[in-house]
Amino acid sequence: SSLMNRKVKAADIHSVVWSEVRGQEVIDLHTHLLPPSHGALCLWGIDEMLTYHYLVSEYFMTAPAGITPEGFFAMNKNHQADLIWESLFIQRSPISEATRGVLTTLQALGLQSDVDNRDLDAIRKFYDGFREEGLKGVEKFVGEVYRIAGVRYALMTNIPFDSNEAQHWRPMKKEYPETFKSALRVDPLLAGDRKTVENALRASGYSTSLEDARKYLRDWCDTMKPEYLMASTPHDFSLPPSEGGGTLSGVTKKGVNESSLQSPFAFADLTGNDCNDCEATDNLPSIINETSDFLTEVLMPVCEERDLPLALKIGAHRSVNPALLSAGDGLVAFADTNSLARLCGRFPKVRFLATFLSRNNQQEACVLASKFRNLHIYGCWWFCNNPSIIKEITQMRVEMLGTAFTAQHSDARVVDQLIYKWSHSRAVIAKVLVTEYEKAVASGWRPTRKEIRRDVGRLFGGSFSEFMTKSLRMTF
Ligand code: FIX
Ligand code: ZN
Repeated sequence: SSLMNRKVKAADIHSVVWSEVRGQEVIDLHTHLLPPSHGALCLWGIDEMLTYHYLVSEYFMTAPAGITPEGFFAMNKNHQADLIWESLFIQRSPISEATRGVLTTLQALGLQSDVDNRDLDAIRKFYDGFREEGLKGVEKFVGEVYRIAGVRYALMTNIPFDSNEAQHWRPMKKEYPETFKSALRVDPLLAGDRKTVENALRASGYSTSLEDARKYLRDWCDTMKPEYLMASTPHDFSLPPSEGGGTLSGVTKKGVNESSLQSPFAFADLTGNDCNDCEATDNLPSIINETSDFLTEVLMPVCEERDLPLALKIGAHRSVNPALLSAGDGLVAFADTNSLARLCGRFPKVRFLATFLSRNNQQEACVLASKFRNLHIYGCWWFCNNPSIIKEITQMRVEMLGTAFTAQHSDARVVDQLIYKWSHSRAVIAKVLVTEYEKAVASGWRPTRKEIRRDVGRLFGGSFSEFMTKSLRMTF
């Protein structure tokens, strides 16, 4: 420990930072992974990796005209994977980020010689070894991947509106290990998707009132015990300024007014109703209609009541090319950051985690994080999850926020992807940190190894944990 407390020599900054970043276990705060106990919903293996939607969209750029998306998706996984391997790994070199990710993963799993031989069948055999052992084999594989990737635990995306998923929670909750934590996904509520909400309520025996919508959400919180609620907002998501102004400070002042101390629902007065109306709606169950505002009337009350953060992913345009299914999602929408500012201001006791899809929103996101203590910025999402952009975003975040943010999340859909997503990100983040510490050293600050370890820990999950345990309910 005396070594830990010794100042790191300028010449050693590089090696110390790299070794700390490599050795740091991470919290992966958003993935689409589900545990082995969820059976077929737990995706792993080479065919799943090759048919990742990032690779499907890359494949279709150059696919033969005769292969239509409909035809492609009608094929079995194995066949789809063959086509993608042939096209993106044999006919051209795998130098895009998503294809290189497969290489990094296979190399770390010890399959370098199969890759050298371009031998997909041999790679498949390696995976069959685990598959033959059934659930135990999958668990063993998942454990191995977590160890290689250096992941302490990963947050899942758990969608109660999806009956395929819901069956793993009710009537009997499946057991899953500590390495998976749940996150309750509520997109239909943010999108104002009345039909989906009403169908979900009816299917589970609730009435279609707002009170029952809140109850539905509370009951799922009880079942899933989520770390946070989450949604990816519609591309045109906006929270209009509240009545009587709309300047940010106006909203903030309203948000922290005294009435919001008294009842978890007291901010209903910010929706434009006056308080007499609020009391009336408390007594009569209000039936969901076109003007129902699920965000302020369902989601925010439950987040506040349960002291659960809301994680947002902002700026994705869905179904840009619907035929490609999820590979057709994701035109990058330049988002209105004012809406996030209003949310943070209007609901000061709710904590928000946010990440933006557009590179053009990243600077504003940093500014907002430094204005609202109930906002935490995390990760480089999807089209920003490329080394060149991670570098620029991370450097800007360090310059503007120090270590009060979370550098990355994997968004992995296939267990194996944890390996490359984290190894690629670690390399970029280490490079950025070396530069930033060298600048501090040049200005006369000599960090100890212990201090560097602490900082790295914050960027890879520590800041998130601090944010998650910081309740704001009592501070206003
Ligand atoms: O909304 C999300 O959670 C996105 O991450 C996904 O919808 C997207 O398909 C994805 O996997 C991006 O990495
Ligand atoms: Zn995601």
